[in-house]
Amino acid sequence: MKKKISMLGVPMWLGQTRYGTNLGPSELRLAGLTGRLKQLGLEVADEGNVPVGSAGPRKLADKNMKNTKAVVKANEKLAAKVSDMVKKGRFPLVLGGDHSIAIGTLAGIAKHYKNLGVIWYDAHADMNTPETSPSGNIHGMPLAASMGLGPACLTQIGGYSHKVRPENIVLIGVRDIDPGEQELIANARIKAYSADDVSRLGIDKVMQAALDYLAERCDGIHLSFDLDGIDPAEIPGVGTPVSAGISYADSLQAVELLFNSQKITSAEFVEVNPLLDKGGVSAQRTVDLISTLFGEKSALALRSEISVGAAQHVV
Ligand code: 6HN
Ligand code: MN
Ligand code: MN
Ligand code: MN
Repeated sequence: MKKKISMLGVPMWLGQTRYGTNLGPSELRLAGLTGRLKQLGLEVADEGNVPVGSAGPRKLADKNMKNTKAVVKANEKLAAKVSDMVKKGRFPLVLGGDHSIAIGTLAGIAKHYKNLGVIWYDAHADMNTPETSPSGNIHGMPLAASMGLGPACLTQIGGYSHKVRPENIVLIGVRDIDPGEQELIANARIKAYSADDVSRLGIDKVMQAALDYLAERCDGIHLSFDLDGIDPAEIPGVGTPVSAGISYADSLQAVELLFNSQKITSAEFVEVNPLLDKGGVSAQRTVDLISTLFGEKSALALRSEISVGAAQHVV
């Protein structure tokens, strides 16, 4: 993993309808993110936030794609900024905001790779188009748009399409998939590990399989981490919680394995909604996850090392 991080916030909530994900980037900074990364000896440049416009009046015609103009505009700006970071050899770390911002992040990154891989850690597949979407919320569409599916205003962000091929995607944690998405996953044979697969196989096996699969075919791997991939009992501050998620402990282990692999070339953490959080726990845990992705020894790992050490001492 590159040692020079460029951090960029995207205070976006217009990809869905619950105000609050726009406060995510500030909340993560207030929870001490920059300091934690600097403590790891990394050079961190906080490039501030991408400006996000406001919601216009809701029109009936918009029902299958809400707030399109503002979402597209912010994503174009995001794509340009992220592309610059990659050009300068920096590691883009994008802080959401709702998941509609993955369209811009991927648009900025993918043109610098021949075959970008994506790990999509999420309860959802985010592969709807306006035709299949049950909500009209663009945060349910970014992966479809990035594969070139959906309206041109989304698929052409950054001036080109597509950004990622279906065979270069691995979904992890999925457990709420809409019928249109299901069809797409089956037809395009997209690799998917549900939260149940994670409990059955173990997080180590799943992450290793995902990494092996992508590393063999891709020249870079982007991590798109939607916090609702984790069980809402442990990460309550998300707008579209789905029960029976991956545990927080397994998720820490997942990002630690990604750090150890040194294969991740960019990352985004999305969907934290401080207004729905309980005592700031979701923001704090998100900072823990990000720090672990960059090499911080997780509290859990330290604890198990201490107990292993103690056991050895007794023996
Ligand atoms: N997310 N599949 C649902 C929809 O409205 O399209 C939920 C999407 C959630 C999106 O959490 O990033
Ligand atoms: Mn998502
Ligand atoms: Mn989700
Ligand atoms: Mn659903």
